[in-house]
Amino acid sequence: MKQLSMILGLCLLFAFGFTTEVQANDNLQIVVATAKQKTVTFKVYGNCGMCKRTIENSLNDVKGVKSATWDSDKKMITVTYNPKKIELMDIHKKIAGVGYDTDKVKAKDETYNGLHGCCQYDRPKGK
Ligand SMILES: [Cu+2]
Repeated sequence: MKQLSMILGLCLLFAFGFTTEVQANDNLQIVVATAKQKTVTFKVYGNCGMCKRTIENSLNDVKGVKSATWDSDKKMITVTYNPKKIELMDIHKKIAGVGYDTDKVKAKDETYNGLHGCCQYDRPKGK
């Protein structure tokens, strides 16, 4: 009986040790994943659902950008990207390139003027 409980104890110890190892591996994977990808949220001025499509589409098929979602209520975009493949500033430039001001890059007046009437958001002053 004493022997049996010792074997059981050993089994438990082994099982516990094994579990810890798996957890450590999982943590390692998470670290690797976050090192590869970065998620940022920043201001992008705009109005409506059409703006949302234009803003998000400006980052479609852009190398290094995994996902982009613009919140039309908060006027904030959340972008997940690989910093090794694209710089954050280039993401701002892509968005400004289709006519939308971000908190870092202002769109060209011509591009802004080319937006649909309902999409001509109130531009931030200055900059
Ligand atoms: Cu719009």
